[in-house]
Amino acid sequence: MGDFKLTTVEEFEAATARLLETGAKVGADSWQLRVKNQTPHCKFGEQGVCCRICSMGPCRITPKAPRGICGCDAHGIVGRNYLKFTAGGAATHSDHGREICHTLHAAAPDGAYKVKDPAKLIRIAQEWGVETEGKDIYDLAHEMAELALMEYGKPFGYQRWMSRLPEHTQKLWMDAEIAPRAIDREVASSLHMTHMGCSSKPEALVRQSIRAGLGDGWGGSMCGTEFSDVLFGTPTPIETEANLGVMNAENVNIVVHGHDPSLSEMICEYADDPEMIAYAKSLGAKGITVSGVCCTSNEVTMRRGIPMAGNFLQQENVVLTGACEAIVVDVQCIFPALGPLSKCFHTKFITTSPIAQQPDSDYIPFSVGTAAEKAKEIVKMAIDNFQNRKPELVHIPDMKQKATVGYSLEAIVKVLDGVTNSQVDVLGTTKPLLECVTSGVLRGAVAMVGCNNPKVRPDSAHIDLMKKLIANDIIIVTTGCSAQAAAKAGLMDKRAKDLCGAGLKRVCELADIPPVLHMGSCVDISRMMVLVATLAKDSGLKISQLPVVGCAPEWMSEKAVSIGNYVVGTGIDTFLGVDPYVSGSSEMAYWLTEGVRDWVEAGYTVETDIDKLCDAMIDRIEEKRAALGI
Ligand code: BF8
Ligand code: SF4
Repeated sequence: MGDFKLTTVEEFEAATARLLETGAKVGADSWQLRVKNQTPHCKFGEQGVCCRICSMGPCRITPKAPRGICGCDAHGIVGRNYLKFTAGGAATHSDHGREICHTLHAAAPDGAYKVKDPAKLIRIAQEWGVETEGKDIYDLAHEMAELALMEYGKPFGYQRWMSRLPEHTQKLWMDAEIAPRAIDREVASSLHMTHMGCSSKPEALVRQSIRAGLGDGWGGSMCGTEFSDVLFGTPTPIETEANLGVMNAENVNIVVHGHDPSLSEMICEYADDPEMIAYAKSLGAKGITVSGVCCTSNEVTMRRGIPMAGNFLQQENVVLTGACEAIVVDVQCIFPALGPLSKCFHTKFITTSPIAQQPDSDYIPFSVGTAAEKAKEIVKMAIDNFQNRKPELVHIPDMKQKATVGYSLEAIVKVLDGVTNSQVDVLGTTKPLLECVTSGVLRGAVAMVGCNNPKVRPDSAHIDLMKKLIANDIIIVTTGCSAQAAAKAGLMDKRAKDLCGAGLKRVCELADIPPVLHMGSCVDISRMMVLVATLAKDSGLKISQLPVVGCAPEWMSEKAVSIGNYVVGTGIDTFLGVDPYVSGSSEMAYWLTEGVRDWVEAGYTVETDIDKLCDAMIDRIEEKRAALGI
């Protein structure tokens, strides 16, 4: 293994502790302090038994008061809360996808946004039955963008992307009445169902939760991923680095944070502009370093190799380095804490989206039409701010790992197909991957996704689970903050193959891949869905028969619940390390873990003991293998 060593969670924590010392000097608040003020959490909220959807309440369920004023019981209240939570997540991902469609609609050969992957656009157009012959690629882009936008509000029919699924899954969805209709309709219907005096039956609320989730994963998120690839390029394997050590004390540091790549792509473009670099040098910096936090980071690392400064619970740390000239955010997962925190330093906290406006920020509204001009303005603002740094506050932890990222579905198929075939068509097939699984060289796969949450020691669950799974010859595909936890630890360094069981190690060597594959941001979990759908079709198996499970051990957001619902809905057992506020209803717990199996052949397992969660996943994978006789 040479000098390769994983970075431990203890080392992450020591680096954070050192940064918090700087924070204390300047009177900064931190999530670590706020958690103390917020615990113990409200028990009613934790169990999901508080209702405030009408002004006769709020009503809280106790043994003495088993029903709200309207007569709704704990099961109805927990169920409505769960569906509302899902609707929030589905709306968020899907609106991100919508923005990408609008960006595609505005793409022009001489504009800020271009079509970088015309072949993918043509493939999708053919999939959708759109004539491509002799058509200008930008005309096709605009036509496809319009068709995609129609998926959000079409009056009849189901999501187009469903045709990617095996027929068996499509039939299950039709039979269970959970096939997703228009994306916005599933969100609106969810909010209609949860209005006072509508649904209070757990079965119906869970059914719609799955349906709204499917409208996200097989609708809005898939639009987000697929058309981002068309605009910005389909990721291919690329080298990068991860953790705070990617920031450079001698350079102007711009940190991009959020989710929508439309902004961050432009920032990267202008930070690379020789004119801007010369300007930075004229002000005493050696250059410009762009790094990322959260899913925006995943987007630009997958396509450009932009280094990852950290994940969700590390967002305050980038400011605490004292070396961040600007933290530029678009939408989602942005701590409102960044405003006041940035005021303790020289950092500019720049908000750019009408969707995510925050106090104590410089608001520079960013739109497709003004993208180039605004990106330039933001980069210049960061450079100008370099001279305001307080050198005595600068400390960048000397901590980073190498990572190979960029494993889109297309890239995974290509590298794995390359193991056995030297002559492959553009996309290759999943057959070699299936052979690895059926022969037992790989026992199976886990899709590790989701956030950090102070309820779980940050990153520890992601990293411990991945280490144990790869040692058991289970390959990991990962997205979101889970991917960044892996990269920070070193699990995306190809040398991490030495931590694998003999089978996975051999696959890593032959395919020249790390054992943990970065598939992108959270909307890119749609890539994972297409991967399992393709595996099922290529093998003739049902998705639910594949030795594959999903896991979100440290999840926190509404989006994560929407994701969980579409992963389960697609037929993949899903393991959560944090309870989704349903412990107050035995009926909701039943429908989510068992009842749903009758519709989609998969369900949830919630287990807060991470060792047990890991064993449960391995057991499930082995059960599926045994059932197949492999
Ligand atoms: O969408 S994993 S903390 S950054 S919600 Fe947010 Fe969770 Fe991170 Fe990306 Ni996903
Ligand atoms: Fe209370 Fe029913 Fe109103 Fe909810 S809907 S706040 S349970 S009265």
